Amino acid sequence: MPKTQYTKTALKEAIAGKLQRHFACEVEDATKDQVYEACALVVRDALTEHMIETQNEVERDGERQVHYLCMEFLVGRSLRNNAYNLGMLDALTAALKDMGFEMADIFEEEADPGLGNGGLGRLAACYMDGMATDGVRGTGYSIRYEHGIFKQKIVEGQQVELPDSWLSTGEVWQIPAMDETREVKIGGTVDTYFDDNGKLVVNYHDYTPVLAVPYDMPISGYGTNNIARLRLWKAQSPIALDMKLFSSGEYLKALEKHALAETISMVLYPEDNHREGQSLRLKQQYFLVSATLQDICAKHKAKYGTLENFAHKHVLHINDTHPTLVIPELMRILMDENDMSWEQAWNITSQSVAYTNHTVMPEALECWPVSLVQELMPRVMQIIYEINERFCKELWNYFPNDFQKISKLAIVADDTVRMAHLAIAGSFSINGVSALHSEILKERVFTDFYKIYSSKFCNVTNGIAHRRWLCEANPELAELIESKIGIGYRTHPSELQVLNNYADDKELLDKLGEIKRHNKQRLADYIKAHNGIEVNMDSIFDVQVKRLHEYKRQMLNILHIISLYHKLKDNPDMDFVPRTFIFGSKAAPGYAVAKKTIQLINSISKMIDNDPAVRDKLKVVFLEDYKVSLAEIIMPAAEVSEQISIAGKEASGTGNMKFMMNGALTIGTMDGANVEICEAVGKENIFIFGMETPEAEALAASGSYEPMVIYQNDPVIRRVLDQMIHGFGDGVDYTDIANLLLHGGNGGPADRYMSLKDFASYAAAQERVSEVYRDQDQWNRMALINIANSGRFAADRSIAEYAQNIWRVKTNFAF
Ligand code: NTF
Repeated sequence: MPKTQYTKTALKEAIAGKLQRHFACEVEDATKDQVYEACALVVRDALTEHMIETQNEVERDGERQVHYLCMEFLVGRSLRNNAYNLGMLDALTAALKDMGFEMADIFEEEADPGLGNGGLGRLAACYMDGMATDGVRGTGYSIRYEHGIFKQKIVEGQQVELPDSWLSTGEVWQIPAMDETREVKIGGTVDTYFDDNGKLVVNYHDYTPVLAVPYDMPISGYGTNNIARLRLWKAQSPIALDMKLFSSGEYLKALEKHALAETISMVLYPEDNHREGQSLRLKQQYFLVSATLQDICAKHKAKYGTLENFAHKHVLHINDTHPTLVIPELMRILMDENDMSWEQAWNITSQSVAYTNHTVMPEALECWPVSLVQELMPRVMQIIYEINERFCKELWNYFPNDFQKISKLAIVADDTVRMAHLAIAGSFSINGVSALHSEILKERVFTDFYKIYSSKFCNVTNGIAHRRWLCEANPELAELIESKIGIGYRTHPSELQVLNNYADDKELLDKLGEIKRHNKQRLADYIKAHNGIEVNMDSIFDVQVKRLHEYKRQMLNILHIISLYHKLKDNPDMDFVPRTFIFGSKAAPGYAVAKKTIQLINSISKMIDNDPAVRDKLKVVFLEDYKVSLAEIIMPAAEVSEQISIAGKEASGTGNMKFMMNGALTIGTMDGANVEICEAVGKENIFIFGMETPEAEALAASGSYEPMVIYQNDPVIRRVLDQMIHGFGDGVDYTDIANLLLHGGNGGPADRYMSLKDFASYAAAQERVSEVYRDQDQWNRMALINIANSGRFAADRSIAEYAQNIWRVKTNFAF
């Protein structure tokens, strides 16, 4: 337990002190943003103190450490989270109240750092929380992007991207460590030759040096003083301003050199489950990897004087293939800078690296042109070639004479570097992120690798920071839970199971319904303020929030909404359980279909809202700028969680877990972690529909799927698509979308993700949702069972599995 106790009086004094010293103002004159900053500074003091203690402990005991490398950490706001974890939230709330401020208003002053795209980045953030809490010695490494994911504005129904500048209020959580600045070398030429003793000499010259300056974010754990550190690297030019150019009036040219180096940490690439092979992105990846390894190696050598015991002391965990260059870069450091032989360096490297795969989408599996790798990191490319050659020789033992297979599995082929193959070759563990996904990796995506290295493959199902997503985001629900089962679940989430005993407790179920209503009201107020739409509080809040991607099938949801609209138009007085469909989603700026889909949602929303015959029963709301802080309002308010991707494509999903934990019922396919959610709550407490993976895959592979036949035979679908072609009364033409479904396009088949095929089954499941909702006792009972069985989806459990099965480091977590 934390040693320090924070009293209201002490906090008031501390905040007033910060206001005086930092802003030269008294509490009475302070603005909200000054008060936010003062609170942050007070909390930060506690964190830095604990961070130093933790670092000293790590240094002292010399136990194996985990280094978690990820291009994205979607951390969300820090003030409330840290205050909660440090056990000072109540005292801080009271202190602020005394000073004339509402805690919630002060929280709103903090920018929401968007250093990630979606699930992958948010997962990394949840795992930092888990590592800190479970006492795993962990450091996260990423890039300190000046601009995170863009800010989304909806203008006339369309997404417009604006730059996000989060640093003004986010900087306070980062502590620069200038003395640990590293230099990353990019480009240049490498000459290698053997000296008289037959030793390889590597002469690397004419490269561009870029400084990597670390900024540390201390991530608090709950109920412990242990801190996990998130180290974010900022790129900086080491070249001083060229004063000659400057004084000769060539101001821009003088700045140019600076700017070039610094663009590396300027902006996060906004693609999710998709990769554009751009040179700046590869530079970012290498920058992260090289700075991080130099950092770890320098400290290790300072302590042990050698890197020979590196693998005993460190795990380098790569979150998806984006940081795969750790493999050749560590080889480079061990061989070129530490005189190790290839074999020794390879042993150390391949015993240090562990790889998590997060996607099976072919467009997201990274491949880089050899020419680009060569140009940006010539020595690394040489090493990749050598790894490939040795790897292919090894493959030859397994598949003698099978040239075709070997070239299919090679790391370098067709002038490209296949990052996943490199990651598999160079790591001791490969895991998927849900039971189904891990099976798909073994059976379909990496079949041949699995045959050779079966013992390297395993599964760790994703998990979420339940303290952030339940205790902090939904305090009323947490209070209710705690009144029944105590607070043990905060660190032992499986204790939520005790709630199963209350499934017939009418009083508790009513209370659950009441709390949901309060949370719905809060979201309704938000919608009113931001969208100007009045939602019906008695309607079902049915939510699909996630990145916009065709495989996630927002389209299926939309098609169904249009069909409901037709139903109501035909029969406005029908007995219909009112529904509010809520969407929140960002589309990658270059993903035209995704952007058009957002526009489509907005067109439908407007049409329905303008139609007095249906608008009290049916509503569509598109929430602008979906992000962590908005999700914290949405999750507690949702009643239906839409998890409707085509089976076999969503690696796990994590939103599904957040909804469930807040008592929403899932309508979903048997995809990703939905399968395990279904197993946890039982089929009767979830609405499952649609094809399962084998059927979906077989149908796609057969090439016999014809959505046009469905269109011709199903009048409901026909009418929906005809309306799409006809439009929604605002003059926007959606024929292109209808064509994509019926005829295909962009090089893909018609209705690639088979929304029409699953439509009937989805619509039937939605009918069941409405039927159950009529019986509020039954609904609340199902919600309770979902909450009670959500403990296994806590990040604490995932982290404990990583610690035990992959990293082999100790953890305080008891299963
Ligand atoms: C995402 N992958 C998957 O699409 C989600 O299903 C999963 O929940 C999260 O990872 C976290 O594991 C990616 O974002 C990426 F980058 F791999 F495509």
